[in-house]
Amino acid sequence: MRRLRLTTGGESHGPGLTAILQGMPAGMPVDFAVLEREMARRMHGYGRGNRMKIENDSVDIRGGVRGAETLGSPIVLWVENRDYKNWQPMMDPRETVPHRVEQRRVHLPRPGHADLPGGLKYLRKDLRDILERASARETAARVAAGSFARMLLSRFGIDIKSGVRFFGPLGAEAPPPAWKDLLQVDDSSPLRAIDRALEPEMVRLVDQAKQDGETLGGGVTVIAHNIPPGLGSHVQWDEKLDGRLAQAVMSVPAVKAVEIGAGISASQGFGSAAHDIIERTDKGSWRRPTNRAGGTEGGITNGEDVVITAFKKPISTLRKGLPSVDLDTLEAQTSQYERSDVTALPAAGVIAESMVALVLADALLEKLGGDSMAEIDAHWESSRRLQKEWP
Ligand code: EPS
Repeated sequence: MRRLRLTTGGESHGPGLTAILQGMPAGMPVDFAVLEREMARRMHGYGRGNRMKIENDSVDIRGGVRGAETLGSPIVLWVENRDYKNWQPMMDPRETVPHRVEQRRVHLPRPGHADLPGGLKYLRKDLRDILERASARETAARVAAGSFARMLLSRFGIDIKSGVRFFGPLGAEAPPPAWKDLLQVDDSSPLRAIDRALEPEMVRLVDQAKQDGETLGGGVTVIAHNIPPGLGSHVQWDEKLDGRLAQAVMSVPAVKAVEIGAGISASQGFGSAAHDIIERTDKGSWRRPTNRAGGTEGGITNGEDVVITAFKKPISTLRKGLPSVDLDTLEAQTSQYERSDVTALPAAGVIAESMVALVLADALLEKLGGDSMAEIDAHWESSRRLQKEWP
């Protein structure tokens, strides 16, 4: 990111998670209800393991906010891991007796997880040292930070939603949804599916996978609505907004592919079926009857909704295990099971929304500049007026 900086820290079963978000302007009112709502949304979803019954992801604000307004200083957030008390002394930073620390040593790497490459990279012989940080628990810190980005965006009327486009094979041929489709998603439904008719079958598939010791992935689509034209840039590879969005969404755990708009189907047909024709309305604004480009052309927002789909592989922790090698004996052995989820796809949508919010807030701040909300508000007004007057 160019204007914002986000760093998170903390292990899955350590004392807790920290997020430090730097670069937010001063004077933004903080809506604590948004923060709480987003944290609760991330915990939800059919197919999750028991961890979410232990946690209550509330956020402590430890810096950057005073009197319910941002100060322009780093926003420091803390999410306690309630489960930490069950991981004593293994996760205690001050415990020095090796056999106490290694009581739950991991030595059978899971294919698809960070266990093996992380162990090789950091030369750790207890793979717990890797998986504790590779765990998707870290995303609680991202969602906490992302909710501040959402607050900034919502001041300018920008809203972000997501829904499960397909789950495993169910609905896999569904095209990218539009904003009106996401308005149908019921956040309290088991899978947060866009096609609600598929939901009962999805629930049955989770149950079946659970029984078989399996896991499942799928696709979630995030849409950002009411986006002003002109965010991002065509001039340099790392300024292109589509690339920035793709990186942010690809960083969500287990995401292996990202599609913007109808990028996949567009690549398989003729140009005349791939692009969105340009029209001018009677009221003097630009109109695109379709949105195959997913809201970006040349790495710049064109004013249409930003549509981005994350394709998430099945979680790599399978109860039935997969063929692997024991680090101690170097012999073939089944990978280790560690409590996990059958699927975390509904949560991945909320996490991807947070990543999209951070990238869009960053691009908005880049476009508008300023250290305070007063300056940003003024720049917003003049930028919108000049765009209306153009050409
Ligand atoms: C998660 C916490 C984790 C997992 C899940 C996401 O808790 P635990 O490891 O104690 O069960 O439930 O993480 C994974 C599935 C993964 O592969 O990392 C959370 O807070 O979202």
